[in-house]
Formats: sequence, C-alpha cells, structure tokens
Amino acid sequence: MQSTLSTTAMARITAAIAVDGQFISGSPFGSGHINDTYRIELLQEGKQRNYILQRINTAIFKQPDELMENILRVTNHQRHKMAQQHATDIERRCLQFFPTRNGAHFFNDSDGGCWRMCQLIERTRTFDIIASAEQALLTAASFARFQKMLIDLPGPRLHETIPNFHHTASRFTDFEQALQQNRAGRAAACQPDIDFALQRRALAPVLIDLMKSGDIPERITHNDSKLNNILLDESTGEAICIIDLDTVMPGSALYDFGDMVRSASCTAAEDESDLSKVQIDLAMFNALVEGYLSEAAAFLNPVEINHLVFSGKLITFEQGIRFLGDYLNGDTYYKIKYPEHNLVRARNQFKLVASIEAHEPEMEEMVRRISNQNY
Ligand code: ADP
Ligand code: GN1
Ligand code: MG
Repeated sequence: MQSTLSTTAMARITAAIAVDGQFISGSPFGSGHINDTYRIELLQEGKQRNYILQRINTAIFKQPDELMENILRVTNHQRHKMAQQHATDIERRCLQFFPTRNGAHFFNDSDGGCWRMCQLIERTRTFDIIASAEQALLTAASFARFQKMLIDLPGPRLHETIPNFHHTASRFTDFEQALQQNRAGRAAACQPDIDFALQRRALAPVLIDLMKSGDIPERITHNDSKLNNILLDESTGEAICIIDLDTVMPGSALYDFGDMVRSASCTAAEDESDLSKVQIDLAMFNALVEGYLSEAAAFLNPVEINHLVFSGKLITFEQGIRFLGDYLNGDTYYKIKYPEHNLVRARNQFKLVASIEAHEPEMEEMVRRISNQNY
C-alpha cells in the first residue's frame, strides 16, 4: 500500500528539484505496484503545470544512482534519435527527469527516501485492461520501436538494476525457497496452485539456455512492458510514451513480447478473481503479433520469432510464481489492496498459462502467417 505523503512533505521535496514554480497541490497517482507516484501541480508564470514525483522503491532497486544513470542514458538517446527522425512533440514522447538544485539525479530525503521528478504527460492515459485490438497493435509496435531505438545505444553495458530479473530458473528457485520457508503459514491453503507451478518446472530454463548458447541475443529491453507502462493519447489512442524505465537493461526481446502477451492479450485484469473471465483472447494476441512484428521483424532472428508464443506462456508463468512466492512470503514485494491479493493474482496468471497451453497451435499458426508477411 502507498504510504501517503503529507502536502507539506510533497512541497518540501518538490522544492529540492530544479523546477521553478509555486507548489499548488499534490496527490497519489497511477496504479503501479512498485514506486510511490504523485501528481504535483505547480504554478509557473500564471500557468498550471503538472509533474510526476516518484519515490524510487529502494527496497527493490538497491542502487538508485545506477538506475538513474541508465534512465538518463536511455532517455537522452531516445530524444536524440527522435530529433534525427524529425519527430514532433518530443517532449510528450520521451520522459525528461529534472536534476535536483544541487545537480544530483535524485533527491535523498532525511528518511532515506530517493525522489525524482519528470514531466506529467498531459492528455494521455494508461489502461490496466486491453480495450481493443487496435490498442494491442499500437502498444506492441511502440515497444518494438523502443527496442529498435536502443540497439545502437552508445557506451558501456547498462547496469542490471535488478539482477536476474527475468532469469526464470532463478525465479523458480526463489519460489521453491518461499514454499519451503512458508513464512506466512499459507502454503497449505494453496496446494493446487503450488502443484500447478511445480508441474511446470521444465519451462523455467528454456530462454536462459537459448541465451547462454547464443541462439537468442542479448538486447536492451524494457523488461516491464505491461500495458499500463505505456501512455496512450486520450483522444486518438496513439501510443505516445513508454514509461517506467527502471528495469530497462540487458535482456531478451522475448521478455518484452512475453509481458505484452501476459498483460494485453487477456480482457480481464491481472487481479480478476472470476477465473472464467481469464483466458487468452486470440484477436488481441493476433494484434500484438502484427504490431510487434511490423517493427521488430527487421531485427529479430528466427529463433526469437519461433519463441514468441512460448515467451507469452513463460513470462505469464514467471509472473504467477512471483505473485505466489510473494503470497507465501507474507506480501513483502508487491503493493496489495487486501490480504489474498497476491494469491488472486497468482491464480489469475496460472489460469492464463493454462489457456495459452490450450491454444498454442492456433497461436503458433498466427505467428507463422504474420512473420511470413513481414519478411
Ligand atoms: P510503478 O513502477 O509503480 O509501476 P510507474 O512509473 O509505472 O510506477 O508509474 C505509475 C503510474 O503513474 C503509471 O502506470 C502511469 O499511470 C502514471 N505515470 C507515470 N509517469 C507518468 C508520466 N510521466 N505522465 C503521466 N502519467 C504517468
Ligand atoms: C511490477 O512497476 P509495475 O507495477 O509496472 C513489476 C513487474 C511485474 C508487474 C506485475 C520492478 O510492475 O515486474 O510484471 O508489477 N515490476 C518490478 O503487474 O518488479
Ligand atoms: Mg508501472
């Protein structure tokens, strides 16, 4: 749950950032599971301007300096490429983080909180549930362009802001440890869910092994490409800006595609408890493949393309064991709204895995058809 900040504290933290204007008000914003996000209104030369103030979750991101260094390199590169391509409205298409008045990348408060501020991108909204096939297509094309733009990021390898973030085998080990420790005494109440996970152990090392053998290349990827991490234009629906850049780091293109399948090919929310509503929507999946390959066919290799369907199943499974592991650990990672929230989320993800398993042949056929058109 978000620890709510007092107005005085919001004003004090905002004053530490090198953004001029008079503080009007601030309020909690968005539905992310990790950081504490606030919308801040400032009065600048008689006009109201809005910003996003975020407390970086340092229990999860242990090196906020490295994280901000990554984000600044990535956003500077994006801006540079957009300018080269004569893009319009670059200030709406790329996040811009403001330094503190001392020139630091984030502000450290007396409680150890790390705060950063960027522009609030107006007239956009995020979706927790996919609304249309067109939205799925635009979202997937936008994440593919994001990957493409970062292929030639100059300089050293980006920092791994969370080591082994999509190392599914290591996620599986974490899950087994949570199960064995059973810290919250909840294991007995979710035995069928635990069995579902244990029966699928063999999924975990597949992508990691293909990366180790060099069949799947390391790329710079977003790694948290869920639907609500993209801002869509309120009136046109256009994909305007990819946000939540904390996990942009070396990874596989399939991590991003897989997370899009997980979050945008099901027309129920990730925490829908009525499991009859949780299933793969093939029209949405088809649109994701169309949108993604319209941009990514130019740089993906055949092994990556052959694992698009698998990645959807894998990343959904990985998310399921992460939620279930957090439930078993007593909810130490994700923000929750009620005690069973993580269990509901895990069951939801496992239901989606089962639905993908039941439709794999049709999904593979869609990828074959669309990839043939794109080559
Ligand atoms: P978390 O890591 O907690 O998911 P996000 O960076 O995704 O944090 O921010 C949470 C939510 O805040 C987003 O889903 C989005 O709705 C909103 N948001 C974040 N940054 C912006 C921005 N620059 N402009 C508009 N909305 C934003
Ligand atoms: C978290 O930060 P947010 O809410 O966009 C999580 C993702 C999960 C997602 C599940 C850093 O994403 O990995 O897929 O929840 N981010 C982190 O909704 O763990
Ligand atoms: Mg987010």
